Amino acid sequence: MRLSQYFLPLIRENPSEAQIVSHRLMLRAGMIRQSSAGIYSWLPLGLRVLKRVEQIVREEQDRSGAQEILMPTIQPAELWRESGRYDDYGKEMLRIQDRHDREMLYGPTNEEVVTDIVRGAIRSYRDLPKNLYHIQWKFRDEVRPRFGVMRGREFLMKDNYSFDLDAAGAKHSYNKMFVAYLRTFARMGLKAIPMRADTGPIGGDLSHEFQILAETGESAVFCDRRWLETDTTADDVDYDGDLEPLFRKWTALYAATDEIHDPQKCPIPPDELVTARGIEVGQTFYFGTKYSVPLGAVVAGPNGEEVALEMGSYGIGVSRLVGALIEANHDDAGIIWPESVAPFRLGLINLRAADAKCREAADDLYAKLRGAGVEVLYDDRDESPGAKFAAMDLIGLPDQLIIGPRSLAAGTIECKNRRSGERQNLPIDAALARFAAG
Ligand code: 5CA
Repeated sequence: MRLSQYFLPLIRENPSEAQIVSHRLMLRAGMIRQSSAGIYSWLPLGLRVLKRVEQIVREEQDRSGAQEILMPTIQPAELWRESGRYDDYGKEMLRIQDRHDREMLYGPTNEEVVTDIVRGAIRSYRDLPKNLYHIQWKFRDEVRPRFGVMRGREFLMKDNYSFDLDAAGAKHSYNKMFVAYLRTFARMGLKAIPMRADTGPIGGDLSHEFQILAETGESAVFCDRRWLETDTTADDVDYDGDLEPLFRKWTALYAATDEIHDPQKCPIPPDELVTARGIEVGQTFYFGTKYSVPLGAVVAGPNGEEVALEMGSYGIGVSRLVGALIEANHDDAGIIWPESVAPFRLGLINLRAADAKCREAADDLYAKLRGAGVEVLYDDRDESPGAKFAAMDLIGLPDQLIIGPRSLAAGTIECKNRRSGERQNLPIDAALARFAAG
């Protein structure tokens, strides 16, 4: 993409409405714009990152055996009356009336809708287990939307729902998601610590929040000091095998959110305990038959008896992750994208757009990189070198290639790594070969 043609409305000054670094940088880097409180438009650069995050989430869901569907954003109130949650959910739910005065709502979560789908479609224990997910916008009329996409009112969530015949099956489904979550966040270069958590309005008695430690996090969390040195990378797993040992391994060290942490009952001494802030990027719930009983989601068991489905639900804050990624990856100059979620792999800067030789060399390299399938953002604008460097650092692409008259005369190009700041002069062909090879 040529920057001269790209819609990238950068902002030089720090926007006064943004209190945390990710919100500031998302606005400054032209990724999002606020439409109304807690509701954002995603501009081209931001949308590219959102899609990459979404794709990693999707791939790890698919790998675990979950199947993608797409449920609507607008739901009938009726279903929520059946589950008993319509009145309980309170003011966070955006309630709407259609032209026939039917009560509708903008879905804050989808337990009811998915249970309705499954109850009409699954009749026998032989059809189990099933795990269905979707990646869809949610609306929660938060009292205090803040920090940009971190606590929005409209936000993108991946949510899935598992259906099993019995508690043992349901725990296996829970473990699958638990492992899939570790893998998902690790692929984004994030260290997300699974913490015992309260279940809130979703219900149930087994729940974990996946928390990224960050000073700007909204959750107060407590964990064993050893978590700080623990690498949360989870290797590839056999999802059909016994996952309980892995689950135990990842829950052996103490970690809990403040709703559940009780200093009196904490199993580890105060000097081994870390008190910190966290960004909740995902949560898993096992709630048994909380929805299947009131909604009548039952199957015929092996002896013909009627069995209510054992369920769990599992959420990942896809849009929140974009903010969390920036909180974990930035410096004074701007964002530093991990390669796995970067909006473009490379930035190509032509320092002298007016110079014919520079333009020819930069155009040629751009065409070759594109031909090799490399995603490049090419700064071909007629701007000062300083403005170009600042823009490229702000948007944080993993590597930059810089062409100027001096290096060109020597047949070389400057390569700069955004994270390390390391610079290297390479022959142009060598630079091409390095990035074209992936
Ligand atoms: N039905 C369950 C699991 S599918 C559920 O709704 N869980 S949740 O309430 O924990 O939400 C899942 C994830 O969505 C959270 O872990 C968080 O990362 C994200 N999320 C929740 N509320 C917001 C919000 N207001 N803005 C941005 N992300 C949010």
